[in-house]
Amino acid sequence: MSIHDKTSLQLPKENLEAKDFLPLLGTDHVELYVGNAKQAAHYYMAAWGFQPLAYAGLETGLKDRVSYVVQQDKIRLVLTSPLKSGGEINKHIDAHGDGVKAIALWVDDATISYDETVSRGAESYFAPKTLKDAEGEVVLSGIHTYGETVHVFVERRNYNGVFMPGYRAWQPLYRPEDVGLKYIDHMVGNVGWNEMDKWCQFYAKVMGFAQLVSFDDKDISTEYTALMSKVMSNGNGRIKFPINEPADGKKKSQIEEYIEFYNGAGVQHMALATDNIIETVTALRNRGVEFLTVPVSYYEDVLDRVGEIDEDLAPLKELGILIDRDDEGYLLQIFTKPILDRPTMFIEIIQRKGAKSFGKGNFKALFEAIEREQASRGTL
Ligand code: TYF
Ligand code: FE
Repeated sequence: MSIHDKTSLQLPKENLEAKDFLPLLGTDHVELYVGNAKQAAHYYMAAWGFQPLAYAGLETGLKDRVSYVVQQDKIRLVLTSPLKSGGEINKHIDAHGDGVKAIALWVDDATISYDETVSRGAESYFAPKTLKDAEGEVVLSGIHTYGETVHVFVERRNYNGVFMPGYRAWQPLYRPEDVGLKYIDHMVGNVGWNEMDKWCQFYAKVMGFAQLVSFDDKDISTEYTALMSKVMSNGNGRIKFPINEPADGKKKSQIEEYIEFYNGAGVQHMALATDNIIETVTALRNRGVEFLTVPVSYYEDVLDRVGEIDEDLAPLKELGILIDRDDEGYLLQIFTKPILDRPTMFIEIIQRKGAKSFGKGNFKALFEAIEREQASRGTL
């Protein structure tokens, strides 16, 4: 394999010395525009172990939309549906199906975040606005990224409420047990042909990110899915955004299939971290979440490739969990089938045991598994 795989943060010298102009505290939440937020919220609770947190809709004074907020440890999802025909949310759903609209980033100052990024060329989504209620205030601002996806900056240092002004606590009796998901490890964007560098430059210039890793189509045998990928990371490493673009191969790229069904660039997968992938995946499987599988032959030589690991191989093999190693440690990962009817978004479960990379050693097995799915849809 030809690689220019750098698993440690490669900050240009001037960036090391310069102050981070966009300090990010973490992912605040991910908002999905969906056709039926009530049922989507139920799915994320029942299948994924999220807990009900907050609600906004007709009962709280909204006229045209509804949002349910669910949470598991540090992961917060906002599920939003329109209540009337027409409008921006319906247009988004018509074009893309259910999908991620906003990757909201937690910041100390949403006004400075907006000014710093817009002055570097970001396209404004909305200017800073302050929302207030009895619990304090939240300042929000937003910029556009790839496709119709946006970043919303969330400043909540003067807020003690359950989520944000405009929402009330949502406390249904139904509270299924969590499945041990802890935080968002990375969020991946698929962009169009020859657009990867443009968007990596956007994250570098406009948001001060640096490139962590790069894979090209030669990293993956040309027999298999053709794509190129670069991983961008913010200064403190809490936010990681791999960007994929399709490449020419013998078969239709999975990225191309995504772009076709999503009608453009968008979020391809969220990787959710756990401290115990065997328990988490067992719980998810019991609740009906479907994962990609690899041939049992994957497990015949995997330990020769990755060396000693803490886990027994048997449950990993039983569940189809993949293993990879880099200079700093190893990681365990598994991918769901698409979680929507359109073959667009899926979810990765990842447990890091020191490794900071993304599972390059698993690409071949993973992409062959994705291709089997593509073939079953007739889209290969
Ligand atoms: O985020 C990553 O880079 C890994 C591997 O279409 C990956 O999860 C890369 C491309 C892709 C699916 C998974
Ligand atoms: Fe990933």
